[in-house]
Amino acid sequence: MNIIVTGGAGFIGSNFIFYMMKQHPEDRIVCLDKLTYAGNLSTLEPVMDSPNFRFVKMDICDRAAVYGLFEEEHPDVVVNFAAESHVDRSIENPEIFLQTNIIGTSVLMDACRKYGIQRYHQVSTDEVYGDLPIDRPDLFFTENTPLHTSSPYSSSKASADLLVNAYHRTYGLPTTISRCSNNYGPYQFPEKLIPLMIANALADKPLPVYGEGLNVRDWLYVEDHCKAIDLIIRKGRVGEVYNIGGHNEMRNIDIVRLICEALGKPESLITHVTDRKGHDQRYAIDPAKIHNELGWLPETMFKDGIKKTIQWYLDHQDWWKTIISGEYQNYYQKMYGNR
Ligand code: NAD
Ligand code: TDX
Repeated sequence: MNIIVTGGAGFIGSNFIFYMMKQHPEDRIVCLDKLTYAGNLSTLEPVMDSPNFRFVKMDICDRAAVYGLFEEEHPDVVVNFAAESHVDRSIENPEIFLQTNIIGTSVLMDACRKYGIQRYHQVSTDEVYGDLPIDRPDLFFTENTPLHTSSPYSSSKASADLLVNAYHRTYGLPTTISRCSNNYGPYQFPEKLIPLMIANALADKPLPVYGEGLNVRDWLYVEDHCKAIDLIIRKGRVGEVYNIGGHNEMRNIDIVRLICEALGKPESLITHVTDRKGHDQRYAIDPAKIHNELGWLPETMFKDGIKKTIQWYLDHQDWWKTIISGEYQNYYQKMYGNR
C-alpha cells in the first residue's frame, strides 16, 4: 500500500509512522506536514533515509500542492492526523483551527475524490462528544453519543467529522473516522499536560494545575492508538465511526502527583492556576465496538506506559529542550506568566 500520512511530524502521526514502518515494511509512507510549531522534522530522523519513506513539507489547505502530490503518488490510503491540536491555543485564536481542521480536511477529501482512493481515514477525538459529569461514572461516550462540543478546537474537529460523513454519503468516498481519548507517550509536544509537568518538575518549576485538578481524562498509550488505526484502515467498515479508549480514567491532580513521585520532586511544586475557559469535566470512552468488530484491546497498562514515557523524556532532553527554548517561551509566558 502507498499511504499518505498527514501531520506525521507531530506526536501521534510520528508514532504511527514508526509503528507502520515496523509492522508493514512492504508499505510506502509519504508524510505530508506543514511543520507548524508542533511539527518536528528531527523526530522523523530515524526513518528519513528509508527507501519506503518520503517527507513532503506541505499545508493540507494548499489545494494545488495537495493535488500535485496525489498526482505524483497515487496513494491507496490517506490517514489525516494534521490538525491544530491544543485546546488552550484554540481558546486564544480559533481561526487557524477552522482553517486547518475543517478546510484542510475538505481539501484532502477533494483530492481523494479526484484521484481515487481505497480509504480516507480521519483521526478524530472524544472531545467531539463534549463532556460527562464527574459524578456519573456509569456514563460513557459511544459512537451514538450526540456531538456536543465545548471549545473551538473540538468544534472544528466535530465539523470535520460531519464533513467526512457528508463526503461518504454524498460522493460515496470510502471513509472511516476514529475518535480517541487522551494519548500519552514519546514525542508529545511539551504544551500538553503530561510532558509539560515532566519538563517543569525536572526544572523545579511550578506545576500549573487548572482549577482544583479534579477533571478526568481517559489516558491511552500512543502505540495502542496507532494499532487501532492500523486495524481500522485494513479491516474497519467503510462509513463507520470507531471510538478508541482504554478505560483508564484519571484525575489531572493524580497524574501530576504521580509524576512528582516518579521524579522524586515535592508536591509543593503543584500550583493551582485559573481554570481553562469552558473546561470539559470528564471524558470516558466505551470501546466496545472496536473490540467486538476488530478485536482491538489496549495492551499497555497505565503504570507501565507512564513509566516508559517519563523515562523517554529523561533520555531525550535535547528533543524537548530545543522545542521549549524558542518561540514556545512566548506562548508559555502568555499562558502561565513568570511561573
Ligand atoms: P500535534 O499537534 O502533536 O501534531 C500535529 C501535526 O500536524 C504537526 O506535525 C503539525 O506540523 C501538523 N500540521 C498542523 N497544521 C497543518 C497543516 N495545515 N498542514 C499540514 N500539517 C499540519 O497533534 P497530535 O497530538 O499528534 O494529534 C494528531 C491528531 O490526533 C489530531 O488530529 C488530533 O485532533 C487527534 N487526537 C489527538 C489526541 C491527543 O491526545 N493528542 C487524542 C485524540 C485525537
Ligand atoms: O497546564 C496545564 N494544566 C492543566 O491542568 C495543561 C496544559 C492542562 N491541564 C489540564 C487540562 C485538561 O483537563 O489537563 C488536562 C489535559 O490537558 P491537555 O493535555 O491540554 O489535553 P486535553 O485538553 O484533554 O486535549 C487532549 O486530548 C484530546 C489533546 O490535546 C487533544 O488534541 C485531543 O483531542
